[in-house]
Amino acid sequence: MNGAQPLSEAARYLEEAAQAQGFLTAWAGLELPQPMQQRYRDWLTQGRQAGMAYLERNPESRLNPARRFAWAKSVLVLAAPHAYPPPPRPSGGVRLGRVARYAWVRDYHHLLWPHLEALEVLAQRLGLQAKGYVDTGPLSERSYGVLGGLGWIGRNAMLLRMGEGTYLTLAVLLTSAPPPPARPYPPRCGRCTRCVTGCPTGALLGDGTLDSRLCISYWTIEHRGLIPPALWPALGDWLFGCDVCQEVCPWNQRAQAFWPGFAPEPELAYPNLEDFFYLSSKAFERKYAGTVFLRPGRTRMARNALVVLANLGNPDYLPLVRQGARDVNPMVRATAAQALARLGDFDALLPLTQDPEPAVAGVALALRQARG
Ligand code: B12
Ligand code: SF4
Ligand code: SF4
Repeated sequence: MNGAQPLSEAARYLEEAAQAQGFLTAWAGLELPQPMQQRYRDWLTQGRQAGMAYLERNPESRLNPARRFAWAKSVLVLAAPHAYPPPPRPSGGVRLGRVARYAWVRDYHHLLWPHLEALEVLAQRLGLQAKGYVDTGPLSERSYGVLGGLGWIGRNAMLLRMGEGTYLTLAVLLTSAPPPPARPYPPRCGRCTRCVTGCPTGALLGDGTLDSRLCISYWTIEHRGLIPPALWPALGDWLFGCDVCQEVCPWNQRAQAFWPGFAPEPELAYPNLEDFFYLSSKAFERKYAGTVFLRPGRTRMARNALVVLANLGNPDYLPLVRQGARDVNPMVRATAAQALARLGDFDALLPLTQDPEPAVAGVALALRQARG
């Protein structure tokens, strides 16, 4: 299958160059086995992609990349470990809420991309065709990680291996080199179910997939609108992403490896929530340029911060929530209305009942009426 044969000298040289850049590597064939393809289709049919419409577009070209990349025969999978230690917490500001570990460094897309480009150029010099992707391509990166024998898919849906655990950022390089025979990595979850039982929202289905409609990472990073109030308590203090199903994994307890290009930054691991309320969107973009916080942007970070503040229930932070109620963005104001009600500040809700945006006024009125 996949036309496996011994690795050519050019392909070996390319792989060694990737390793010299600090990546863990593995070769996989381009073709995805039928059961894996079906798994992906079933996942979509069941609506588990939530609002990530881009996953529904052209699933067949994602599952059969040969349709789009007729020249490609193999995938060189690159993994950049990110089990770095937390940076020191800065002083001053309102530094509440947790940020997923992968976001403590500059945006990995930007960090990895130059390396992929260099590998593309090298491949060309070696007489191979190559095209790199980090995340953005229509390719199931974890599937290629498994196929290449880089690790196994845990019950937490993550690609993991013994030394580095789940803390692996993945990238792929499609190449025209025939792949070598695959050497599968034996799955080692055993009877453990810590991630499944530890997930605060019950998002993990136990078979190595999850339902994004319940995943905190989806709601805090990808979802564009209001976060349904019924979900708020389970979101706890997660400001951006979620690492619970990784933190509980025994294979992560001793993981310490990290790619040399990753340097955790205090302002990313512990951002000042005031930034999301007092900076203009332009100023926010300047301060957080080159970071993954730009994906949700200022307004969604403010939304997430309000959920965290409401969940923490500390009245000391009411001034920030009241500032949210005056935000230029109606989604932030509507979220602030919910947060004010949860924190018991019904007086600050009053102006929102007159909000120029009917949806915001409606939320505020309903919350005041519900109070009786
Ligand atoms: C959409 C997406 C999400 C969605 C959906 C996640 C999901 N589990 O499906 C949301 C927003 C929820 C999300 C969250 C996170 N994500 Co994300 N995400 C993606 C993205 C863009 C596509 C994934 C996808 O297609 N999902 C649909 C499912 C059905 O497909 P799949 O995940 O590829 O799974 C396939 C394999 O598991 C395979 N398979 C399963 N068992 C077996 C066994 C064998 C033998 C074989 C061959 C194959 C196989 O079958 C599945 C279907 O084909 C990828 C990047 C990419 N292009 O691949 C990053 C990616 C998966 N995410 C990543 C990360 C880091 C995260 C978070 C940890 C971020 C955070 N801290 O908040 C969380 C983790 C949540 C979790 N437990 O999975 C990393 C994962 C690295 C790793 N070690 O696995 C990726 C690869 C990004 C990257 N470039 O590094 N993510
Ligand atoms: S990222 Fe968080 S919410 Fe999503 S599956 Fe893992 S533990 Fe559950
Ligand atoms: S917590 Fe346990 S079940 Fe979940 S991925 Fe880790 S070893 Fe597997």
